[in-house]
Amino acid sequence: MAHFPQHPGFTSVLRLVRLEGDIRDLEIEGEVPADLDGAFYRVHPDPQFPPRFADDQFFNGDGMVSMFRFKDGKVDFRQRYAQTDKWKVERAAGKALFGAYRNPLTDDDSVKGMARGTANTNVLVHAGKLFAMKEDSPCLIMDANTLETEGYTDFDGELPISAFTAHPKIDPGTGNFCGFGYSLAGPLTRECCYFEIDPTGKVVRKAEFLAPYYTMLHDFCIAGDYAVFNVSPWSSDMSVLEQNRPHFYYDRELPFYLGVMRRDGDGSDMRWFRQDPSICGCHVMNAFQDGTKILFDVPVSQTGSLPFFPEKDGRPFDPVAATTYLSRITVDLAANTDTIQSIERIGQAPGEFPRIDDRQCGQPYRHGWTITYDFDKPYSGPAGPFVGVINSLTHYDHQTGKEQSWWCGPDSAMQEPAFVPRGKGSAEGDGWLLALVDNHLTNYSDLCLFDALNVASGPVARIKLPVRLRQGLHGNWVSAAKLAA
Ligand code: V55
Ligand code: FE
Repeated sequence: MAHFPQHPGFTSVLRLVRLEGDIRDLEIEGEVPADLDGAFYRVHPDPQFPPRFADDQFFNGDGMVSMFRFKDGKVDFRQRYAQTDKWKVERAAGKALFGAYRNPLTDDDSVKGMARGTANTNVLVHAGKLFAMKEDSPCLIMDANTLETEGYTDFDGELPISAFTAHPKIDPGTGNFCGFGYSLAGPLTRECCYFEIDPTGKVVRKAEFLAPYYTMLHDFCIAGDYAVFNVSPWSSDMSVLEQNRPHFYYDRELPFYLGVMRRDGDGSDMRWFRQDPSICGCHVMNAFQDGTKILFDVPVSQTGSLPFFPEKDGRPFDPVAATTYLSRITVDLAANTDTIQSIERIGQAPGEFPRIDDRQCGQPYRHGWTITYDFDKPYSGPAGPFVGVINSLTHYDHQTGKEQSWWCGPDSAMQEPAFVPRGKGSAEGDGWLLALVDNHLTNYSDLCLFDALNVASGPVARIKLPVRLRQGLHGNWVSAAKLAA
């Protein structure tokens, strides 16, 4: 009998789902446009077996991938585990063999040296396959239609790296998948690489660089001809692994950096611009070139925004200092300095999980969306991690400076949105936004469809699941044309 830890990381609002299956033609409230043809994929952590350590991190759960296939005004649902090497050996053993999050010292001897990945962070279709990604391990390939796992890939030997980012960017000009890897020389190391994979799956660019210190290099962005890396002071050391404490700590003594390098170089031109005292910035909304400047938009907080990664000096989590506000960081490549030029708040509503119309990635842009925290709204569902404040969806218009928000109601919490263009040639922002809304009283999730430029008026359709999905991380829309290519 599976016996999972009886604490808020596994019970109530974070109760596991572990459900694989198919539902044809979901119930829909409202109307899904008949010409919406494509699929929305997203992933959440969902441990297959009780963890070896009861205090296991949310980030350590096996990836459960969901697919919502839209066609002719109908939506089919499919959900499968990402069958990583870890998932397979644990399935065969009937129990967990891998230990704590990012800590190979805690693994069973039988799995020493194996990839520890859970493929639980992001899913995206490229070169005809679904890439299921976790930043500590290679890229897992799944069939984009059946969700059957094919296995890890090194891209025909061209990318023999131990770690492949979960936050790629697609260059709208070339269609290249732009990504990176970090901690490539083993646990706690600074070795990183940058690469691009073209739309046929061929690796066309590779560069190497060193991070300024060992850090969780979680996200990045392209900005025209440049790749830009945001380094926040999440770090770790051997004593953490030996004592099996949470893998990352937040070290306020370390500066924040933006690293800027040419995408067509070998990495040797990397310039690190610093901000001291540091700040914390995790998920990037977008970045672009403006003359000799790089503008980089990211929700920023004054200290670490993830409560389960503690402050290094032991001080308690400070929820006010940890609140993230969309900010614009500017560096000037023409300036003879290694400091960041400015950090300016450009969003009023606090939030995270920023998204854009991905056709503007790395380019000047107008529209962005995040999940926002409306602290004034009531919450009457069960208590637990993530719920209570992850309650709104906000549209930011960077041209007018206006914001509009929709509140998901007193029983629910929101998951990350994804933008769907209305059509091939439609203007930036003209289209829909998809976001899961989890009702923690009824225990149902609705995939909500919004008019992207008018989110305040609420969903135009609710695609209804008969279950509640677990809080997830990231996902993406793919058009039927790209799915077929
Ligand atoms: C993040 C998520 C992860 C991870 C490292 O949001 C960073 C940040 C779901 O796993 O392993
Ligand atoms: Fe992320």
